[in-house]
Amino acid sequence: MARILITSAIPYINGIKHLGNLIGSQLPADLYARYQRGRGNEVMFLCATDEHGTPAELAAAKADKPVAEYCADMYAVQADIAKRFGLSFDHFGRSSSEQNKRLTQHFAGKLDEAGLIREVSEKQVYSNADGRFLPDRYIEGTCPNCGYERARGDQCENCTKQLDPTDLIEPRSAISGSTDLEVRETKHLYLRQSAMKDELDAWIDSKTDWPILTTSIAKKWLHDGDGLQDRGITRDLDWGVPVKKGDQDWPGMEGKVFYVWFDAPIEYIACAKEWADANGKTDSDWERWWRTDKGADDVRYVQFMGKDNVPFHTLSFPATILGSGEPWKMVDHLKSFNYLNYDGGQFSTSQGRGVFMDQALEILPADYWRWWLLSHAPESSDSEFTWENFQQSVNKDLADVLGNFVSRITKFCRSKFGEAVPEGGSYGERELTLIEELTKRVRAYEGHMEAMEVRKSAQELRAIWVAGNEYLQAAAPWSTFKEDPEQAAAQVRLGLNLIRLYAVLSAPFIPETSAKMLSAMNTLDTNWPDDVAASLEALPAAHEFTVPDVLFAKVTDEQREDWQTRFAGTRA
Ligand code: B3M
Ligand code: ZN
Repeated sequence: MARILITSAIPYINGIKHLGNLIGSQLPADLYARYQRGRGNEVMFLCATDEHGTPAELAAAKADKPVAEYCADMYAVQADIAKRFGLSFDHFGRSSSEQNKRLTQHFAGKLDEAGLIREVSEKQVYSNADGRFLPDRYIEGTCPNCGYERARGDQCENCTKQLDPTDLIEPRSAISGSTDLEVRETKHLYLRQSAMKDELDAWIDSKTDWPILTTSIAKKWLHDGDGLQDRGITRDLDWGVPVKKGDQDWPGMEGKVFYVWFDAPIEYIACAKEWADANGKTDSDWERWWRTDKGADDVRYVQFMGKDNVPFHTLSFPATILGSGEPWKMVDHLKSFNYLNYDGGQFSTSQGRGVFMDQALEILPADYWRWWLLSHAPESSDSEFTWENFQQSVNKDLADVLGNFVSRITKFCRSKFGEAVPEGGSYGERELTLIEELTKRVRAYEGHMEAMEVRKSAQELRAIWVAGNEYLQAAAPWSTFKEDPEQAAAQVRLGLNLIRLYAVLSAPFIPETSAKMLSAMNTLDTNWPDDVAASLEALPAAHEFTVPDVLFAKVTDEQREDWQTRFAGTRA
């Protein structure tokens, strides 16, 4: 039994995620976790909310709540939606946890001991009215280039010119609107990534099986221009992990917190401790996943994320771990995704454009979305959600192919043989040919799933469903029955066993439907079909079953048009 550690990029706390976010990390990670569990491997699948940083503070201010309360509320909302989407995390943690606070401070202390931290004095804009330093993008003013009045301190949205806050004419705080701003000197900690360049380079070179998309991004940051830059890892904010070295104060760093991208990946590790603490486990129970000196050397660690997160996972986080000099488990494989677009434009959280996870579940059950998103995952390039395509996929793949197969065979059996697997007859040439085809296809499906080729896996699974349908069409037990009821019995027996087989194979994609199929087949046998022929005998003659309700309803044209209009604008 292999041991597989899986993490999904941890979603920001500041709002409900859209379907583009979902397919960019959490959903494919869940597919992989469910598949590996299905194969009998030991899996630890971790995710959490990313709760620090200015966006969290501002979202809380907008919701008129203290930030800790806002995060607690939004965590509950996100956890509930994740559950309803069938995301099977072993633990869904919070980057604001006590465990993460301690571990983040621990890493900072180790990095400092290793001489990998330096202090830097910087000039930054301070807002007297807000009583805080303002990050560049929270300073607004008139663009010196085009005169646009709402240019941000980092860039003018209108003419795209890159700006410094001091370039702005009549600068003001984007939070309060106050113009009472001044430039103050402030001290920050920098992680000396440049000193670790060679070590990181060698580590990336050792990852010969990583996709080019991933290594090329990392190599670019390592070698372009002046090479890997040191990174500020502290901020002048109230909300975040207080800057400390282990449990010691850090002189000169009072009132400052770590940068959100410093503590967020550390939460991958802290989350395992949260899992242990929440479930009455010991430290060695989580350390065997994360410490190579405590059993994690035989763990395979896979990360899932959108492409924009790759530099943080190939450079910054590895720099933190390697720099600590401690034996933490490093990532073995990193699966990254392009973007999913929405109906001719982009999904956008800030503009409320597209379909959000809660809205999706209001109109259809999770499996419809899971199937469409996974079978259209933006792997080799960006992909696009359109309502026409969604309707077509659901109706063809789920309703016509899978749903129809299950319904036809169970109903036919009930009408001619009753609600039990019929006995008599034996498998002939047609059946053996099908078993041969299925065996090939199941092995191919395993290969794609193992390689995290999400679209190819979906295509293969669909082909497996189609093979059953075509068999049924050709065997036509409803005709056979008239001349040779024994042979029809064997055909139906095979068909019913196929339902169980499909439930097992399809569970990673459509877990709720898979459970319904197994329950209709009245079986708890979810054994993986290592031997396809044997797996098609799992339900013996006389085994009772029930005819399930319709598994997938078709999306009608009226529904499609209705949803198209409803989700055309922006979310209130
Ligand atoms: N929260 C960005 C995102 O959700 C960020 C990921 C952190 S992973 C450690 O895309
Ligand atoms: Zn401008």
